[in-house]
Amino acid sequence: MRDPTLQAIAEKVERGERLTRDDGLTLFQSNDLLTIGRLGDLANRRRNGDRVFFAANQHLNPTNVCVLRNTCVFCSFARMPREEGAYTRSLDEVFAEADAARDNPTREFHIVGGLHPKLRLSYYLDMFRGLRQRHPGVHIKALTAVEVAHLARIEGMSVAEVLRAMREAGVTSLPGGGAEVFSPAARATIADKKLSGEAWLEVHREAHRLGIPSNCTMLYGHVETTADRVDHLLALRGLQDETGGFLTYIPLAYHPDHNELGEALGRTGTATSGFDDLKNIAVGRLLLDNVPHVKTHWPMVTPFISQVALTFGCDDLEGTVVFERVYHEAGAGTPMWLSYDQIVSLIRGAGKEPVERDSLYQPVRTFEDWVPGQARARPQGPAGPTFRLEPRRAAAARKRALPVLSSPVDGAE
Ligand code: V47
Repeated sequence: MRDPTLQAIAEKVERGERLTRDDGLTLFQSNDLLTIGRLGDLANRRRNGDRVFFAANQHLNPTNVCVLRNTCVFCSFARMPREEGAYTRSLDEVFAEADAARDNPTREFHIVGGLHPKLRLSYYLDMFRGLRQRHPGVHIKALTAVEVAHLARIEGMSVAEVLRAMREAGVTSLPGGGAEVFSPAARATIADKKLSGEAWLEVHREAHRLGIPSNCTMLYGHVETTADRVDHLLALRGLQDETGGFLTYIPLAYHPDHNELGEALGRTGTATSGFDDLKNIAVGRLLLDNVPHVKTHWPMVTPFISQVALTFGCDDLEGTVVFERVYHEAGAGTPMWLSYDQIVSLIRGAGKEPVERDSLYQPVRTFEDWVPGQARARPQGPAGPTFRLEPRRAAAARKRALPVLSSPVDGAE
């Protein structure tokens, strides 16, 4: 151990004791990344052993029109209704995009978008029902707490009523977006008019009360302080103590391109560092001792950092994705998607045991019999996404696409 201030924390982690706010501050302030990573790994292994979960998923973003376009200054995805690049998909267009799931081993639709001023709850409910009908085996993880609260407001309904309607239409869980960082000061700078931290927590509390599990996130690497990070994680831990409804925690790395905040901070082209990405994974794992899983989001931090994160406290890896818009609009230089085979290779390459899961973390498949280059979720299905990108996007995606990640076990099997 290089940093002696971590000694007492290491002893607590070894004894399985809960860490305090001061411990969280010490961890974030320390540069002894290997010790922090080792402790994160210990906490993760205790819960999850060598298993690493992933879902064969597909992201769908029905609209980028958002009433918060001018106030969420960190976001590059949102547009005003008449702004260039604004889009709102018809239900048929959403269903056509989702049809990629027919040829792919998809088990989860991940659906998030903007706060459209006119799209009603019925549009989303019809979408969920239609997806359910067309793809009965695919779970629907849909709408951030911010979108749920927005729909409740424009419909004059309670949050519970909206959530109940979503559940009846087929939603199985909520994604963790929209939390950003709860600190009122940081929020006033980056997301002034967005749902407050308390209100975000209240939507998740309500979802958990109704039996809808959810994910939680923290957006880091912008104007937040170390104390903001720790207080955010402790607020998530507090709600989890109460409800037990969070499935996974995902730290989200701020991307500064094509947004006002990146310009103002002079950060264009400079995303978070790999050092901070790994530290956020490990400290998240250590402070959130009651959340079962920690997910690394490879579209944001690169598949390479995500692979290393698997030994810094992560037991969950973002899935196949198919088409990612939110971070690629903000300058993410990662591929748009990874094939099923690449995901399995990446996990195996870290010496871990891949487990394909559904949205609720029920294991679907393990890979003892896996042969590199021949992973198939369904024996008859082709590997890799077949969804056709627009030609310009397709060229950009091809340029970015990584070669299949090599694994130390390649060739040995
Ligand atoms: O809330 C927006 C983030 C979130 C930027 O639950 C940005 O499995 C970085 O909900 N740089 C939406 N981040 C995405 C979301 C999500 C993502 C991954 C996994 C899960 C899950 C949910 O995207 C927003 C915001 O925090 N975001 N703009 C940006 N420039």
